[in-house]
Amino acid sequence: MREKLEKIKEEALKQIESSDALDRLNEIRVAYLGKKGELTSVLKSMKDVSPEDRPKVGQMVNDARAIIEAKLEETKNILARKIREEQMKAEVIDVTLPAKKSNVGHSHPNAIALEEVERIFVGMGYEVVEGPEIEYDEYNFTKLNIPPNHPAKDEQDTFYINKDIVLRTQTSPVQARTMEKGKLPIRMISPGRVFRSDEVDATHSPSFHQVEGLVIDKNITFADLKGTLAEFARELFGEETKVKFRPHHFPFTEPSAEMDVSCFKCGGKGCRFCKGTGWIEILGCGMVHPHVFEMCGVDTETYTGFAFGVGLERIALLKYEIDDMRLLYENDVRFLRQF
Ligand code: 2U9
Repeated sequence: MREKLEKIKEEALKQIESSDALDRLNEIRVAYLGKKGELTSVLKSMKDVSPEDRPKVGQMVNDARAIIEAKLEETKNILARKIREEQMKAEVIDVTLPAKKSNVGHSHPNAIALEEVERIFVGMGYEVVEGPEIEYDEYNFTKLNIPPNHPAKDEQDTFYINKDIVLRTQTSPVQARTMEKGKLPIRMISPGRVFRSDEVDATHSPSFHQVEGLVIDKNITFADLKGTLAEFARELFGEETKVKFRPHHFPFTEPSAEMDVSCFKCGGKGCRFCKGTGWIEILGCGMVHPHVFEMCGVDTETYTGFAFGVGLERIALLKYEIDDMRLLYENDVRFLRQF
């Protein structure tokens, strides 16, 4: 019995020593110490041992079991350490490798154009004022001399929240609110999003952006308007840019005009870009209508003023030679990266 046990123990230790995986150790544990294992079978054959030898044999089985268990534990720890070391070697981080490129967005052409417009007017001493996109009908229309029966108020043209509140169709209400505060003189531009019930196409969108301007002071004349807007055009499109004013009509200005700039592509000779005319329409303007002043609490005996409005998308499309407004609203960074 002693020899048999000795043999089992030696064999077990040999197998443990030569095993190179944790799974294998487990197999050995089951094979020797498990319910149907070799040591257990020795215990089961105790009935063949004489009663006086049984305690001794029992002790020998327990000793062999303890030695095998200790060896299993020791080998398991050695193997686990080896596996961990190999894993760490394999997962070593090379901090000198170049970092992953992070995706950075790009300024939108509208934003670039707005920065340029703001730079020009702030340089001439204007303030930039923003206001709400959801407006009272009264500020969006009535105070700007657009009476209740005016076609601009039609549901075809304007988004109504209810009968008194609209999505602003222009940023003029910001200027009306500023005038009402009564602090004069005023030199301001108001950029922002506006809404009109238009179908989407290459030149229209139900939501676009404007920059409007307003100057109120004593002795402001149409000459101030012309000089200011001509300077704006030269800064925006180049020193050699010429401007011309054509009579127009807006409810909130009188007289009113539209300003064209000489084509910056052909210098005014006529090309595809300016449809052969040499001129490009750029903005609307005029002297603030006395009714507007009255409704916004400005003394018409003391003050006069001029105002203008320009579509931001129109500037961005012209300046960056983009032929379809819809491209501006797709947020495709491959498109945006070009500007
Ligand atoms: C006040 C009084 C008058 C703002 C003005 C225009 C002419 C104009 C258009 C340009 C292209 C709108 O975006 S667009 O479709 N705007 O032509 N806007 S004068 O006049 C004002 C503003 C505020 C108190």
